[in-house]
Amino acid sequence: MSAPQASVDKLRARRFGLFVHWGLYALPGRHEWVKKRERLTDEQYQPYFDHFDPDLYDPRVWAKAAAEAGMKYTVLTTKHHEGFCLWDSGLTDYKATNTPAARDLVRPFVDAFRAEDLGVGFYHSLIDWHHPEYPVDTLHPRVDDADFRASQAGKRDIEKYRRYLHGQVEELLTRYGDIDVMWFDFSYPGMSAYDLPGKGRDDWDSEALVKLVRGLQPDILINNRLDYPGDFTTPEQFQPATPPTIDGREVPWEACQTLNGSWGYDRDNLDWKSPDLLVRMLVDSVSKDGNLLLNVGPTGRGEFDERALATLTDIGRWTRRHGRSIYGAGPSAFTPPQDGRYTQRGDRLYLHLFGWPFRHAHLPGLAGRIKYAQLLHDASEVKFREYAGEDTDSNIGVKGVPDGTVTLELPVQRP
Ligand code: FUL
Repeated sequence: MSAPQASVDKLRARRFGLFVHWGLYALPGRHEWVKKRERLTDEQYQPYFDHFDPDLYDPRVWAKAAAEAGMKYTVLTTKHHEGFCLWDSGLTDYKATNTPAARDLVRPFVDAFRAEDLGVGFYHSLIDWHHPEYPVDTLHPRVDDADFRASQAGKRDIEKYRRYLHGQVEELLTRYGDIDVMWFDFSYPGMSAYDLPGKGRDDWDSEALVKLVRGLQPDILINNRLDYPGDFTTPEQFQPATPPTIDGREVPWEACQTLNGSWGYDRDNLDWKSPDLLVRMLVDSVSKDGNLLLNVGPTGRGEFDERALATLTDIGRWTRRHGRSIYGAGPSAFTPPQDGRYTQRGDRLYLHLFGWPFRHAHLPGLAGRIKYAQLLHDASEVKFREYAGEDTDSNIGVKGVPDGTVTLELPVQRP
């Protein structure tokens, strides 16, 4: 069972999306795994629920920032591992409506992003550190700890948790119209605490969950983080060297990357990626037929912090001028020069140079094929030379190019 090809094509054409990690962990402001990392008990975590009051939350501002950055879709954490629900779930009290926020936060989010013509996806955690029947709790750090698994046998009713999980997914997929992506996170194949008769170790009954999702939303895409095949793979915090494959077949993929070292708001984190590095990640993904899902962790008051906004603005400056090398573009059969990537769209080949120390590049295999060359950001002509005979490189050089990634547009004849 898989999603229709049209849905895969739609996601691929979008290329660049916004991941939003928002939950109670925005309040401690030191990583979304804080409950587990610091072994906080439910009682110690309770103040973040009691004080969750995002008075500045206006998702129209988020959606605008995403659109201006050149993003075409979004994925929101409806519930992260902490178990807190951003929507008004009928299955738990651990939800935004019971905090000072006092409202469903998912509805305005969905409406705002749709109004900007962006696709909408839901992240939903399979793991739940709050639910009493969930086998992996805050005080037990390892899911692959056999002693721990044994100690839990018979103590928890995983069936109850499965019903809860499936019921919540049903709520999400019946209340907010057509959802583009269901982004589950994350299974640990073969290591769960409970056997499912005939299916092996699988805490969430992935097969039934996928069936439920596809039954409710036949066009939706499901990621690969269940114990069951999904529609696309999700390399996390790295760019794969070559396009990911399953059984030798290239599969749709989306790299997810943080702006800094954390997904949730992390106030004191100093490890911010530069806009240029993030642009390279986007280019790198597209050159290998993948997407980039770039994350922002909003604050407890419901805003993107200034550092995140500044980065998105810079990226938007790039995507506005270079969009035609990204959207609807994909890999090229030509081999790029060192420190470069090609993307291609019809007869337009885009050469993205990440480093150009000598203002000079050799383009193997392109002699006789390039009709014209220009920098993409300002359409200024780029001179090139061709070599005939045994050396078949085209040779491109230009003076005074800006620092950072440089993109050339080359109308070519296909190989
Ligand atoms: C991981 C999670 O544990 C992180 O907190 C984050 O949500 C990332 C996208 O996936 O597996």
